[in-house]
Amino acid sequence: MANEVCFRTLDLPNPASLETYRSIGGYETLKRIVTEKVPATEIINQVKISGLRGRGGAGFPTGLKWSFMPRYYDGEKYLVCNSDEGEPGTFKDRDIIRYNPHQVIEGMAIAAYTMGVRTGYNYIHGEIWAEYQIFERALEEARAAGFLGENLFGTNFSFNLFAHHGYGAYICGEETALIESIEGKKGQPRFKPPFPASYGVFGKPTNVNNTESYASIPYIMQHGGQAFQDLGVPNSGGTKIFSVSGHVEKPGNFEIGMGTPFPDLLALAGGVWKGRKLKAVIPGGSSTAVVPADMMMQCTMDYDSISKVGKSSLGAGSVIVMDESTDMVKALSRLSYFYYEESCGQCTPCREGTGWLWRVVRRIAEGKGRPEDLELLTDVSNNISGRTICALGDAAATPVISFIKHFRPEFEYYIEHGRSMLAA
Ligand code: L3W
Ligand code: SF4
Repeated sequence: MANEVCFRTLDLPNPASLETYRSIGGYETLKRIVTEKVPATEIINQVKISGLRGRGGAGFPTGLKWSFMPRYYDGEKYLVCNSDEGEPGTFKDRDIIRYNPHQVIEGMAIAAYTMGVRTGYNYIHGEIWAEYQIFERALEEARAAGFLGENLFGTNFSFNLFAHHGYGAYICGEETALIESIEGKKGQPRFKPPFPASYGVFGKPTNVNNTESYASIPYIMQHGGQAFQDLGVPNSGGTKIFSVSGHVEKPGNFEIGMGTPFPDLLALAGGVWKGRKLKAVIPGGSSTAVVPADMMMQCTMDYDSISKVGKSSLGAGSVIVMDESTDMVKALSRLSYFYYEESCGQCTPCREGTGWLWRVVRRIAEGKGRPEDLELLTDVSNNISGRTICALGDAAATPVISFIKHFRPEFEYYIEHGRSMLAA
């Protein structure tokens, strides 16, 4: 079941073209839905049956989210695709856009029809130019072919979709910061609630989903929600693209059924490189807790197993593999710098706390750690978690807490001896 949904065009010639997408039945589902006037409730029901959960990291049920959009409100509403992929370990959405942009467009058009929306934006991360240009080209093709624009297929359904190139700030991937950025403001998160479904772009009801979520919709509506659910396991329907990076022989994106055992995914990525032993894995992007090798080898790649067996989260499916030679103190120091650098500075626990975390982990890694540092890191982390406007605060604290929890002796050795135990 590899490449069954979002990567359907991957092995075809000229995969990003409209011609290729139409050769596999692309846009036929949209046409059927619009011309046959399939009721919105029926579409939302299929999306619920599919078990599709938000692919950007939080895993919120997509059908439920769509049902939050006010149906009988006749003012302006917006649809937003979050392609602002910027977390360490994430690199799937750019490949969906690179190889199958029309499936994102068709998914968004079906979503727009369902929620009664006329205008949409795809917010594409500022550091990926080639994919932004591919998406712009795909939009032009879709407009010229009559799949976007006014009165589609001769009906009264109109949908105009625009690409919005971001500026490279990680925080703009947080949905409310992204909305602020679309409005032309500095990308800083808003308090939630109100959620975007009631107060989004320009203060209007807005639905925000991840690129992979929208790209899954044409499959769901073509084959039915149950067919998508059956590609995965209960509570984690469908396929998922896992971005495997780090110490493997063949890093890359792998679209496989949810519930695939982790050792099988590792094998697809060629196994741990240089014949070394696995030490640990970050399963869902750098904001998810690190999992030691023995726990990870018992996990299957789905929401329940990663949280229950791995005590972590599936996140965006960004699997960072670390071999036995990894210096966990240095690895954490690098991650902590990322969150310090990307904090938007709006709330004190995050603005000040991320700086504290990075400076204390860095001094341990430089051999200047103090005996009280591990308690200090735990204390600062606990004072960030749950006390900030957005999830970046928790995201900065999670690696610190989990690295110390699972690899405490490495940190203690550094503090006591001023160097890594791996070099001993
Ligand atoms: C209406 C309610 N809507 C929730 C909506 C909400 C959002 C979605 C999930 O963070 C995580 C973050 C990263 N009425 C609602 C409601 N919603 N309750 O549901 O909301 P939430 O707040 O749980 O999550 P979030 O703010 O979307 C996303 C983690 O993902 N992550 C990050 C990955 C980074 C990338 C990247 O760079 N591309 O994917 C990885 O794990 O830490 O916790 O739409 O509006 N009552
Ligand atoms: Fe900004 Fe950090 Fe507060 Fe999020 S938690 S709003 S990134 S300061």
